[in-house]
Amino acid sequence: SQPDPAKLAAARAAVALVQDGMKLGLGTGSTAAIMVQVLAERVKAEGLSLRMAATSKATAQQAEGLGLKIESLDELGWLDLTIDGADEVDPDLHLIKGGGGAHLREKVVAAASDRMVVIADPGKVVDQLGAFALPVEVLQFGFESSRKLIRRALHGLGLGDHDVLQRLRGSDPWITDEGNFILDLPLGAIDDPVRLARALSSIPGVVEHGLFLGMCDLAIIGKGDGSVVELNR
Ligand code: DER
Repeated sequence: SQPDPAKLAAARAAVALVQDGMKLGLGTGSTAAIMVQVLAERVKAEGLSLRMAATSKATAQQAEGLGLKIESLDELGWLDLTIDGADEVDPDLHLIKGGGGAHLREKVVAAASDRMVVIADPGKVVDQLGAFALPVEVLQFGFESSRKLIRRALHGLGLGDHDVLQRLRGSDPWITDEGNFILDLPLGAIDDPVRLARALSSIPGVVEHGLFLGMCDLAIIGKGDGSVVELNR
């Protein structure tokens, strides 16, 4: 099947930023997967020598299947550039990520990078974060008490007035690469993402949330006609 033209346009523009010898972080999700494909083609065509770390086992498998050599983040230590997708991008380039269940490793990899570039289709661009349910990675140990603490924190921020059904992702339920659960929080408009991020991060059983604040340096938004729009902070 033909890749989504908007995602392909964004992926191509991001891959054009890759320079020989770079240490790269490869994102997770359908847009990042198109980027990995485009990158593999460029590596082959130009004989680029890159070192690459993946943000999920799924991305590592896809990349290796395309002939790219994936190393661990620790073997690379620090990265020049991470290219990843997003579920929402706001005007400050704050993100919601985690739709693909990989936001913990994605955030660690993005934080270990000199530059983080997001690639997305126009549907991801929002005025305010929160229409997309916020993924939160939670330890299995003490899950019920963590869920209660999350509900209490949301209520304290006026986000939980309506009974926020904290949906555990997946039926059986879904387990992340690190062996944790993911809760998806349908919050609606998040007025103060900084306060919410701080409240969630202070809950012991919360391993990581999908708010990426101040981490994205450039968002490349692809269009159906193959053009792109670049959003800078
Ligand atoms: O899970 C993730 O963070 C993904 O990057 C997600 O945010 C974007 O996935 P998509 O490119 O398939 O929409």
